[in-house]
Amino acid sequence: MADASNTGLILVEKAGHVATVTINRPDALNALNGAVLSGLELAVDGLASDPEVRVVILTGTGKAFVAGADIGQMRDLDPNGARAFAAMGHRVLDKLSGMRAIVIAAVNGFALGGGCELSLACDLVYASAKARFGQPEVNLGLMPGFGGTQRLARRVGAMRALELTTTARMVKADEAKAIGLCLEVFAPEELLEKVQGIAAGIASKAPIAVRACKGVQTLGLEAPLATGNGFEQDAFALLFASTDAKEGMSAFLEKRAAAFTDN
Ligand code: CO8
Repeated sequence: MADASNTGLILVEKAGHVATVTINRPDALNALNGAVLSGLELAVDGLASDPEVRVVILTGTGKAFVAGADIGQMRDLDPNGARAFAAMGHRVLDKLSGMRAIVIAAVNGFALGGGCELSLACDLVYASAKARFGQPEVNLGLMPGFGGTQRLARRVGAMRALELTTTARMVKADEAKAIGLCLEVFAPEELLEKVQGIAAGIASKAPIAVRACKGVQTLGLEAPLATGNGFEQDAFALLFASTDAKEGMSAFLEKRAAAFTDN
């Protein structure tokens, strides 16, 4: 397992086309301070430039995924410092969500404040039965600062998002699934294995087709429907220039497993 930042705070492990990034600051429930965010950014930059990586799993050590931004580090910030910290958080989360790989959060425990926002920057979210989600910033006299007012509303709808940010209540795993904060809930001891299986499945599909699904959906959601549908038609057409599209369709017709070779 590689140490992305020489601090031991972010661990990266690669197996085939799947990389696992583990936030490793269990004594502070993996709270995001500057060093953790820097390490995460380094890890994301490294994986984003590795063409072999098709899926990234993000998880935490111990009983938390991430219990938020580091409150001790934030307390003494002035508005300029807070803006810089928020900008750094946004930059790292934008890089994560903008990866060409599919990014999966394996939420093993508390995902609060910046931790919930981190999960919102991931493409797919799976949770342990012990996971707890929430945006408790108003308890601290704060508000979400790493995208929680924006990505949360887009994921669970505006009314539910505002309810969560203004009540600060903690959401248990089953409710998180019911409201769309995660896709499935697994027994804690099974979470990583299940997510690794899902990741391996995605990594086995035609990589450029998988990337096209993510890329076109992401672009289209920011655009009017007709524009998004235009993106889709262009990307769909372009796939017919790939070896993998010919291979995938031929394999189906010849009743054999496809052997994808594009990357
Ligand atoms: N920051 C710093 N330290 C933390 C944090 C945190 N967010 N969360 C937990 N810790 C530390 C505790 O202080 C404690 O340290 P110590 O052992 O030295 O006392 C250790 O982790 C273990 O925590 P607890 O003893 O509290 O563990 P419990 O199991 O009793 O409770 C909870 C777990 C419920 C998760 C509890 O720790 C808690 O409520 N944590 C804070 C959750 C929170 O409020 N998160 C939101 C933070 S604000 C935020 O994320 C804003 C993001 C945008 C920032 C924008 C930049 C300007």
